Amino acid sequence: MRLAATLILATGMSAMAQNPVVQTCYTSDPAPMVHDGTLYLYTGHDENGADFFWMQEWRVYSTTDMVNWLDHGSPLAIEDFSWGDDRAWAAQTIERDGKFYWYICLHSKLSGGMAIGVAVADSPTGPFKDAIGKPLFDNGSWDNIDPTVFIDDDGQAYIYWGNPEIYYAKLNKDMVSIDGEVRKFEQTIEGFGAPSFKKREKDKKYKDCYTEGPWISHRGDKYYLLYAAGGVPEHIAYSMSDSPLGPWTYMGEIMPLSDTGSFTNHCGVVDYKGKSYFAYHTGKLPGGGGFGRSAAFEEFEYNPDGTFPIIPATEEGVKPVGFFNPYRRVEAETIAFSKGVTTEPNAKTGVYVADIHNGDWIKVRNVDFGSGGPSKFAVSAASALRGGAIEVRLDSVAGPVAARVEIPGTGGWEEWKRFETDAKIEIPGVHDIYFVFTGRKGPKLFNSDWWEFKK
Ligand code: FUB
Repeated sequence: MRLAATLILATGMSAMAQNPVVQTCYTSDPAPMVHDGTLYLYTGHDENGADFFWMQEWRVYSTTDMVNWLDHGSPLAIEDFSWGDDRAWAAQTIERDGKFYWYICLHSKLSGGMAIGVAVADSPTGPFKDAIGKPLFDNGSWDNIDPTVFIDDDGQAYIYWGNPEIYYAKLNKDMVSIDGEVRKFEQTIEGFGAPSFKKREKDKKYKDCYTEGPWISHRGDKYYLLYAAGGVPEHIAYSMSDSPLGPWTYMGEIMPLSDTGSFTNHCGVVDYKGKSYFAYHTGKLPGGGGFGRSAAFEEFEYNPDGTFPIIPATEEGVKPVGFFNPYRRVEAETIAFSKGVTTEPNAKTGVYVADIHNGDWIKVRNVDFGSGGPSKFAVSAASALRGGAIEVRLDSVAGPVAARVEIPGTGGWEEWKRFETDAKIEIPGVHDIYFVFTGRKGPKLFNSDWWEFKK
């Protein structure tokens, strides 16, 4: 137990932490989407040690239980847009008629400002490609960031974006062209807590003010525009309307300022498995901060009148909404929480867990071993050096060992070999499992691609 506490403390997070939801890299500007029973999380990617938002790519994660997240890597990056050269900033994905449209913003080589673009794929995890080979909207303005989209019940799709103005337009059914004019909401004190940026009086204290990062959603006949507000540092506030095009009424804060370690915030809202979730970002991953942000989730309930409650940022995050089946091949990059490891892509085998050192670990939560428990544990691993071992421990990093498998050198970091060992769980049923990596202190030990238990 003492060892468990020491190792957890080494990550700077409590044993029950579920936020931030990804620990293998920084994941900013979260945009959740539910499709076919799975919740997908689209994020930006802040670079390690960055001194600005030097962001190169977007990433995708998915979950079916809200706690174990599968890393799908980066199916979209700056180089997928011939017209863009910098700043892969906030984005959102939406499905229509079996196609997935990822609305992004990028610095435009064509105009020198920021521009809105759209990529398309046949699956929520890609491969994505630039849908039109040019920006969807590009007028040389730096305002063109943070697109958010939705399709109303009558089939009309809308797109909104902007900092510090809020632009909006109708999308045609093809989802890759704008129907009519791009317009701007007139910001007022009643609508957004303050007038539009240019009309604000210097030194006047307003109720609030729209800053950036809009997120549009609707429930029943109510439309919600959530946004980062208050200038820097940002909190999250919202406005409501009876129509997707306003007029809007400022409703107050949702996530007030708190010690998130990030001067920006950026939200998304989604319903999944009968619960409502609020996604946002913080600088709380060790080494993170204003330019090293990470996605987090909180569960919430709408007030009876349809308004938002105040949602505080927590380290605990959300509870599981399902059990995890270990009796199948599970990608090693399926992670509830981890310490030390990262992930890398390989064209043949996809994403795998890399950078494994002595003392690192991966936790998978709420694993249902059933009544009999497993008899075998197998793993696919590769090492160009001397390898190491994986201990499968139950319920904590120092918990009982259910299996231990030695990984020798395999002749290369992507020379995958399967290793199998006996597995025994004295008390079957539901456990959190920890893959604790051991080996020589100092060097990288091995990479891991997948694992499975057998009855
Ligand atoms: O991630 C870069 C920028 O920071 C986003 O576009 C804004 O919403 C803010 O989160």
